[in-house]
Amino acid sequence: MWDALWIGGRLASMAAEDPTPYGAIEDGAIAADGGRIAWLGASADLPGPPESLARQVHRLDGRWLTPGLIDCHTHLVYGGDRAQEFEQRLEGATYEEISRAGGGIVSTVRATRAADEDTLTATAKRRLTALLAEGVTTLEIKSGYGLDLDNELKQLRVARRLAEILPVTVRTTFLGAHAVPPEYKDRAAEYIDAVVAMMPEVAASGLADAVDAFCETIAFSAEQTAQVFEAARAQGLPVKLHADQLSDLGGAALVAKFQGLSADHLEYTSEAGVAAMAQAGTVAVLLPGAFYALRETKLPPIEALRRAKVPIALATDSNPGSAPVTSLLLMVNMACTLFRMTPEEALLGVTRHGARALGLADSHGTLEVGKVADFAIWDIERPAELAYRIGFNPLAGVVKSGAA
Ligand code: DI6
Ligand code: FE
Repeated sequence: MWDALWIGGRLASMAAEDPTPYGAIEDGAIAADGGRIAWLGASADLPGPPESLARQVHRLDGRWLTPGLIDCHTHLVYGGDRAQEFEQRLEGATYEEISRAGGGIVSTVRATRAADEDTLTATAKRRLTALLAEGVTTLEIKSGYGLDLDNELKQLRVARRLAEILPVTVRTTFLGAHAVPPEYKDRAAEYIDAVVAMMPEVAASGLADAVDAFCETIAFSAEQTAQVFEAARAQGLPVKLHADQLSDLGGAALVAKFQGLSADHLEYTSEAGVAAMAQAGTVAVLLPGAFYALRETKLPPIEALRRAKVPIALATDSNPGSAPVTSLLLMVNMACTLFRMTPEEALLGVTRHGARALGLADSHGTLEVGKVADFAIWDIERPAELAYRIGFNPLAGVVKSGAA
């Protein structure tokens, strides 16, 4: 007997081997046992009457069932907000100008340092609840607003705690090299030494699954980023990178050289960067919410990524500065509208490829036997509706580790 069985629905498996669009199975059934997918296929192929096969039988009544959605790049845990800078930008200031004048990321650092863990948990929980309401079952959360060991660990602890209070899988990323903190103003090189010195303790804490950095003219150089990556490698931690968002510092090629999980943003990535990613198997994570909020006009190299068969994931980049976003479905829409991705590519970006960007390709992101039974159930007629609508939530239910 399986724990649970869903019948009479349409499945979008998103599985790689399946050549049908979305890996679709019309009139499908899917079973969960011990939190994993135990069986899926056409209802007609079920090995017996449903009630004889599972302790619980759920009827989907023609609804679509997809893998639970994956948001593989967020900065969900932070203090305060930056609505005031939003106003400043509307009065003509640029993101870079605000950042150089001591606002931007550094102002969120002040607010995050001042906040205790309960406050950070409560504010992040509200944002996370909004994401979960659209079918997200796994997300990544970065530190990067603490910028000293204690405050970075505080953010990572809060990120992990969120997975204890809500039905979600959280992967955490240490982003100590996000910005130069005020006490190191104009001493970026020394701050990088401090980040390198934090690495063994971050690793020993067990609170980080990966390491990220912001490689940019307003943040850290490629050389400084490489120092952080060397330190991560010494601790056996995989890396990823905020790469080529505002200018081309060769970030994509750099993270590929370190066999990185993902290179994120990529608006200014060159053909050489794309080729390096393809060779290393590094996932491209596109962040249309930041592109939109910063009114960027330079498109990421979608066609080159396609040609090189680099998997493309999508995420919210949820953060108080460049992407105050808590809707992954809106990112799916924007990837189509702004980046001209197809609805199928966009859905792959928040399922299979999102899982791969988190190093979870073997356990998450598709409907396949043996994978974790994380599902989103949708009141839609076809999967393209998930990309087509703007500001409408057709979620009908979520299954997390086999539990409805
Ligand atoms: N790139 C981004 O888009 C965010 N961080 C980064 O490195 C912005 C974070 C912020 O403005 O607070
Ligand atoms: Fe980011």
